[in-house]
Amino acid sequence: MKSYFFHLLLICASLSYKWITMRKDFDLMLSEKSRNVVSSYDSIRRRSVTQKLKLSTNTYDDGALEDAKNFRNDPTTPVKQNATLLMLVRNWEVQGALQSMRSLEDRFNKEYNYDWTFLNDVPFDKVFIEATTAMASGKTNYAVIPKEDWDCPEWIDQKRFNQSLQLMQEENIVYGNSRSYRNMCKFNSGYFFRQKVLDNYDYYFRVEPNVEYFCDFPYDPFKIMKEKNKKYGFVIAIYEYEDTIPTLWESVEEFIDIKGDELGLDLDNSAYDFITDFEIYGSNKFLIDSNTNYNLCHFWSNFEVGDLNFYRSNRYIEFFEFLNEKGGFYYERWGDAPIHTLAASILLHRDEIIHFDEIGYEHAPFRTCPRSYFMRLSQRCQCDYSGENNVDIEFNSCLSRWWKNGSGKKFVKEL
Ligand SMILES: Nc1nc2c(ncn2[C@@H]2O[C@H](COP(=O)(O)OP(=O)(O)O)[C@@H](O)[C@H]2O)c(=O)[nH]1
Ligand SMILES: [Mg+2]
Repeated sequence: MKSYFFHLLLICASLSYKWITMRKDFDLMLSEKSRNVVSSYDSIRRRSVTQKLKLSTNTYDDGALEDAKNFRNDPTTPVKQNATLLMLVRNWEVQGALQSMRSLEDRFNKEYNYDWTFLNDVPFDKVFIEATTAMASGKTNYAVIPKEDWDCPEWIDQKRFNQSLQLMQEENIVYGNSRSYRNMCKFNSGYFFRQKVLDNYDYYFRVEPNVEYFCDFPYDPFKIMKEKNKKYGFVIAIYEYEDTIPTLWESVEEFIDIKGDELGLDLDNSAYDFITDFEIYGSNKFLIDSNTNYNLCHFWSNFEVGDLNFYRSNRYIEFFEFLNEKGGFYYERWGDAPIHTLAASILLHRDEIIHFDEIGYEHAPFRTCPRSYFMRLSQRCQCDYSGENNVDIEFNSCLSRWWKNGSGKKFVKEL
C-alpha cells in the first residue's frame, strides 16, 4: 500500500514537472513572439528619434515652462516645416482643448514640437493660456479675431436672418438657431487664413477640442504636403445635410459660369467628379437626398491639413467673396466643410488633395481607423476597424467616391 502511494506521488510530481516545463516553453515562445513583433516594427516606430519624456512636477514657478521646453530641446528633433497646429476655441472649452492637445502631442507632435496657434473671438483667459502652454511641446500663439472678420456684416438683412434662425429651429436643423455658429462657419471659410498671427506660416493643421488621434503618426503630414505638392488633406468624407445649404450649389455653378474662364479653372483635372458622382455601386447603397447636381460629399473639416497659400490665392478669395455676397452663411447655414470641399474640388488639381489613410481619428460621432492590420500594429493604434462608428465602412461615407473620382487609392510611399 505504502509503495503504491509512493508510486502515485512520483507520477504526480513528474506530471506537474512536465506541465511546468511545458508552460515555461510556451511562455518563452509567447514572449519570443512578442519580442519579434516589437523589433520588427522598431524602424517604423522611430523610437530612435523619440525624445526624452517631460519631467512631471506638481510645483509651479515662473521658470517651469521654460525649463521644460529647454529639456526637450533635443538635437535629434526632425526637420520641421513652416507650419502650425491651429485651434479656434472658446475659453470654456479648455478641458476639451487639452484632451485634443494631449492626444496629438503624444501621437505626433512631441517629436516635432510644432507651434500651436489659438484663435478666439474674445481674449483668452489666464487659465486657458497657462494650461495650453504647459501642454504644448512647441511655442504657443494666442490671437483675438478682429470684429470685422467674425461678426455678422451690417449688410445682412436682420429681419430675413431672424426668420431663417426661427425656421431652422422649427425644422430641428443642427445649430439651426445659432448666430455664433454661423459666424464661426463664415470665419473658417473666409477669414482664418487672413489672421496676422498666421502670416509667417505656410501650412496649418486644424484641431478641435475633444478629438482623439488613435495611432502614432508614421510621418509628418506637413512634410508630405510640402514634398508631394499637396494643398488639402483630409481623413473623413461624409454627406452634408442639404437643409443647411439649399442654394449653395447653384451659387457655385454661377461662380463657375462667370469666373471659370477668367480664373482658368480646369474642371477635367479637378475633383469635380467626386462632388457630382451619383452612381450607386458595390455596397454603397446610400440614396443621396440631393435636389441638385452636388452629391453633398464633403471633407469633414474638423480635421484638415492645408496649404495657407491656397486660401490666400486670388482664386480662393474670389470664390469665397462671391459666395459670401450671397448671404448664405446667414440666411442659410453654410458650413466651412462644404465650402472648403467645393473650393478644393473645383480650384485644385485632384492630385493636390490627399487622403491620409494612416491617421486614426475621432470627432464625435464619427471615427476612422486604418484598415491595414499591419498599420494598426506598427502605429500602436487603439481603435477597432470593424467597430461601431468607423464611418469609412458605413453607408454615409463618401470615401469610396473619393477612391473612384479623386486621385485614386494610393499609400503615401507610392505618391
Ligand atoms: N472662439 C470661438 N470658437 C468657436 C465658436 N463656436 C465654435 N467655435 C470653435 O469652432 C470649432 C467648431 O465648433 P463646434 O462647436 O466643435 O462645432 P461642430 O464640430 O460642428 O459640432 C471648434 O473648434 C469650436 O471650439 C465661438 O463662438 N467662438
Ligand atoms: Mg467640433
